[in-house]
Amino acid sequence: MFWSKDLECMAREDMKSLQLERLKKTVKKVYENVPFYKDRLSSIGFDPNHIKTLDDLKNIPFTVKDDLRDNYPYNMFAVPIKEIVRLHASSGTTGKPTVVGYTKKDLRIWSELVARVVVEAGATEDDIAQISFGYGLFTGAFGLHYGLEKIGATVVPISTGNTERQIMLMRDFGSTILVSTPSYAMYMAEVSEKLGFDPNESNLRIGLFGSEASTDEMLQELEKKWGILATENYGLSELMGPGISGNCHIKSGMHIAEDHFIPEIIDPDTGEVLPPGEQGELVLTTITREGLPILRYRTRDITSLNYEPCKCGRTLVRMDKVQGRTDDMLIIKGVNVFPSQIEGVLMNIDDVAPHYEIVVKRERYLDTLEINIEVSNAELLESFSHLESLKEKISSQLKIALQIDARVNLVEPQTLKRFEGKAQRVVDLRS
Ligand code: DLL
Repeated sequence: MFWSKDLECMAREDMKSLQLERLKKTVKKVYENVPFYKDRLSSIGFDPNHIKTLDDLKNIPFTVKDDLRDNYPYNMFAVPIKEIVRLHASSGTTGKPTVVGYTKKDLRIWSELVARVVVEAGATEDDIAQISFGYGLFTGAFGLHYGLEKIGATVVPISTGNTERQIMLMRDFGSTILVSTPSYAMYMAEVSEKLGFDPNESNLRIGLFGSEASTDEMLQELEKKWGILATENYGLSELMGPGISGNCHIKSGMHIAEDHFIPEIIDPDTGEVLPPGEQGELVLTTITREGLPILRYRTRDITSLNYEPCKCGRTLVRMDKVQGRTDDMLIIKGVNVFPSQIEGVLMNIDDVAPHYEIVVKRERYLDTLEINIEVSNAELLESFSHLESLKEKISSQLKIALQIDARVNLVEPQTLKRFEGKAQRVVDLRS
C-alpha cells in the first residue's frame, strides 16, 4: 500500500533533480535568513551559487547538536517566531534541550510523511491506533497522532504510563495498532500476562515501533508475543521527529523520505562521505523545511544505505536498522561494544527474559562489564546446576560476540527496571 505512490516510486534521476532544485533553495534560504549559516558558509568562502550538483553538498560543513544548543532557543529558525505554530524539543534530561519550530507548512508535511510511514507498514483507515508515546515536547506522540489521523485511522491518544489501564482500554477499544517504543511494548505484554490476558488474543495486528534501537530478535519476540507485524520507523526531533523513514511490510530496511531529506553516510572519525552500502554515521539535510532548515546534520546514528529498489515497488533509499549511536558506543578495555550486540546475543538464548541491564565499572584501573539478566521463570533459580550452565552459555556467547569477558548475573523475573519511553539499559559507573 502506498500513501503517495508517485513520490515513493520515483525514478532515481527524477528524484535527484528534485533534490537538487530543493537543495539550492534551502541553501539560499538559510544563507539569507539564518545568521549562523551565513557566518559559517561565508567563513569558508561558500556561496549558495556554488551548489551546481548534489555532489557539492559535501563541501558544506556539518551541523551538530551543539550548534542548536548554542543558538538556543530560536536563533537557528529561518522564519520570524510569528510564523511558527508549534514548538517541540529534543529528549534528554540534562542541560538545555534543542528546540524545534514548525510553520503551518512544516506541520502539513510532517503529517504527510508520517502518513506515508504508517501506510507503508500496513495501517489503514479501519485501524484503531493506541498511541502509547508520551504526549508533550517529545515529537513521537504528536507526530504519529497527526499522521494516523490523516489516513483516517481512529486515534487513541492514551500516552505512556498507567500500564494496567492501557491494557484494559486496548481490550475494550479493540486497538489494532500499537504505537510505542519496543521496550514499552515488551513491558505491556508482560503486564497483560500478569493481568491474565494473553497478548496474542488482543486485536493488535501491527506494531509501529520507534524512537529507540532494537534488534531483529527483540522485534521477532514482540511479533510472537502480540501476534503482530512489528514494524519500525525512525526520526529525530531536530529534523522533524518520526516520519523520516519507516519499514514497509517487507521489512528490509526503512525507506527514507528522500524528497524531503538528503541522506549521506560518513566516517564518524574523519567526516569523509562513504559509498553506498558502507556503515557509518547518518547525516541528513532537510530540503523542504521552513521553520528550522538544517544542512548536513550529524545524527550520531550508525547505519548504512541501500539504493536497490525494494520488492515493495518503492525506489526510496532504505536505511538499515540503526546499530547504535556513536555516543552509545562503550569502550570497554579498549574494545568497542554496542549495547545492541549484547541484546542480539541475549535474545537468542532460551530461558532468559528480554529484560537486562548493562553495568560498566572500573575496578583497580580496569574496566569491567557486568550484565544483569532476568531469567524467564523463577523456578530456574532453584536449580544450581542449570543456573550455572545457563550463565556459562551466556558468558561464552558474549565472549564470542564482544571479544571481552562479561560477568553474568541471573536475577529473578520482574526485578529489573521497566521503561515506558526510551529504555536506559546502560549504567556506566566509570566517570
Ligand atoms: O525519538 C523521534 C521518533 C519518535 C522516531 C517516535 C520514531 C518514533 P528524539 O527523541 O529526538 O526523536 O530521538 C532521536 O532516537 O537519533 C536515534 O538515536 C533514536 N531513534 C529514533 N528512532 C529509532 C529507530 C525521536 N527506529 C533519536 N531505531 C535518534 C533506532 C531510533 N533508534
